[in-house]
Amino acid sequence: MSLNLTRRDLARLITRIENGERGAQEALNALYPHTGRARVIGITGAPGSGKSTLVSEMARAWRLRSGLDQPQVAIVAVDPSSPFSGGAILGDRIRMRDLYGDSGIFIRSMASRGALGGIAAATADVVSALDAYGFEIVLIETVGAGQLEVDVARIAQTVIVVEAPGAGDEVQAVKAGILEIADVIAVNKADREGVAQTISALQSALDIAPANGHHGARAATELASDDGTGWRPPIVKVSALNREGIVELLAAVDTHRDYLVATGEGERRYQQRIESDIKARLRELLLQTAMRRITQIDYQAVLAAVGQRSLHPAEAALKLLDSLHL
Ligand SMILES: Nc1nc2c(ncn2[C@@H]2O[C@H](COP(=O)(O)OP(=O)(O)OP(=O)(O)O)[C@@H](O)[C@H]2O)c(=O)[nH]1
Ligand SMILES: [Mg+2]
Repeated sequence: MSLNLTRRDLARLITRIENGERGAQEALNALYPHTGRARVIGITGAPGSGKSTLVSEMARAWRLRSGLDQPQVAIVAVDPSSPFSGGAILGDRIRMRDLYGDSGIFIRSMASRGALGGIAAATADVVSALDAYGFEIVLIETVGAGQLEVDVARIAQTVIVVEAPGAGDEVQAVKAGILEIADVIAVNKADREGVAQTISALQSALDIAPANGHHGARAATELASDDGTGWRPPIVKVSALNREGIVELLAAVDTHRDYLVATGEGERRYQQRIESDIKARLRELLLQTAMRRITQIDYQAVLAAVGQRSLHPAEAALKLLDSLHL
């Protein structure tokens, strides 16, 4: 370990990143040259689909798979819906409890308490800290199918979307467009009934859905199954509860990594990620700077005018921008 960081230092740094403390940036600056080695994998899916259980089993399997050369694995559970440590996070802690005995696995739940640039930027910084510390595998769990998942997908090299059978024959996530960010699809709870229907629903969804649209890998009009050099997310059947299919899931993640390397897609995504990260932070800085410089008088005046519908919000924004005399 070249950085001389203890686990305790790391945990403290993560808290400072979460809280958006100014001093954290200096530490991040020093760490940054040491990043770039970790494999970062995102796991997302509907609430209760079994993400935490699956992530725990993946971590365990990664540790077991490599014999003596065991990778250090970090798990970050990101919960955007609870700004303070809430029930779901505590639940995850309990479910992941049996991993605590393994010092090669680091588990952290995080929420955003006003970090600059929001939780996606905070997550990216936490991943950087873990990467620099020397974790070879970083697993990020996020719930749902909103903007956050897309942002997290940009941080991860490979995104696993977790589906589970049940709740009717419909695949909920297909509607929400979550498949668009999937590199690998894990159909969890394969020990339950209805797995075959779930898989065929997913297959047909993949037949019509543009693959990896958020990465901009292909035009949205191209079909997932259409592209000789493209990637169609494999569907892997798993039962996290019974520890079945986990090895196959890791193999699918490896295959995706090989694809990223062989096609140059990994490098392309990396460049894209850097650019969108800088832009997101710049946007935040510009807004903060503008808000500091706009006078209360100007601000209250446009607020009132828009409130009375005599000024359109777009004109209001332009007026405020003009008042900065950039
Ligand atoms: N039958 C079955 N149940 C499972 C399986 N995997 C997880 N579960 C159960 O599903 C429930 C939810 O599991 P979690 O791992 O907490 O799911 P999650 O997606 O992390 O949930 P949230 O973080 O709250 O969105 C728990 O009761 C698990 O025991 C599985 O493979 N089979
Ligand atoms: Mg969970």
